[in-house]
Amino acid sequence: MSYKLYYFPIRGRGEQVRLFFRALEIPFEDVAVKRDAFLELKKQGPTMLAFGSLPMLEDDDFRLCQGPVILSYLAHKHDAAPVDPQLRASADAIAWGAEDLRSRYFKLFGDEADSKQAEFVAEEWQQRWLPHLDGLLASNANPEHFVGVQLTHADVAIWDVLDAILINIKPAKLDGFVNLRTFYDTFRKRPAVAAYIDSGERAS
Ligand SMILES: N[C@@H](CCC(=O)N[C@@H](CS)C(=O)NCC(=O)O)C(=O)O
Repeated sequence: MSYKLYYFPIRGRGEQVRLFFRALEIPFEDVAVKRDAFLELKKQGPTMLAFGSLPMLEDDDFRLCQGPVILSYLAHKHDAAPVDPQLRASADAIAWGAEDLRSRYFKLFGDEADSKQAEFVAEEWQQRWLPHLDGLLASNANPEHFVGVQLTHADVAIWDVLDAILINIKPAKLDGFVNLRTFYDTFRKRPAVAAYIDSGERAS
């Protein structure tokens, strides 16, 4: 088995996959795709990049695009996804929820970033994302995970986007959302995760 992750040399949508590999201590090649190389890959059409976008995972001769699906695929291969179909779908739905939040977060930069960020935090972050994410943890059998009693791709996807927001959107905090705070801190302390983050190797 030989994994290659193709993504731009930034955090973006690729970091959740890098984090998954690191958290589960799965070896992979992190292929940093610069703009010219991206255009070359794109020219090769859908057998190379299904939708002309990255991230793309290569698992020997199998190629897969769409960040949350890459996570789900890897989780199933490495026993980090529920076996029960309903729990499995719930974990996928949460990974796609992380993608919704990430897409929203990407729009908070550029012109009038400060006011866009302040508005996002006061409204959607406080009123939608934090209560829903905290509530999902509260309703799970083990509130340190989003689904089931062990780490899944849902945890990785959510942790990555929360972390990006907490680092880059200054007014965003987890204050008052106890389950989410515990989830965030517990995941961060996992030895493989802490070693990766503390190494300073992460792209920003
Ligand atoms: N839904 C896709 C979105 C992929 C996507 O939009 N990727 C961006 C980078 S984060 C991209 O490759 N954009 C093409 C471009 O920059 O030309 C996923 O989750 O992977």
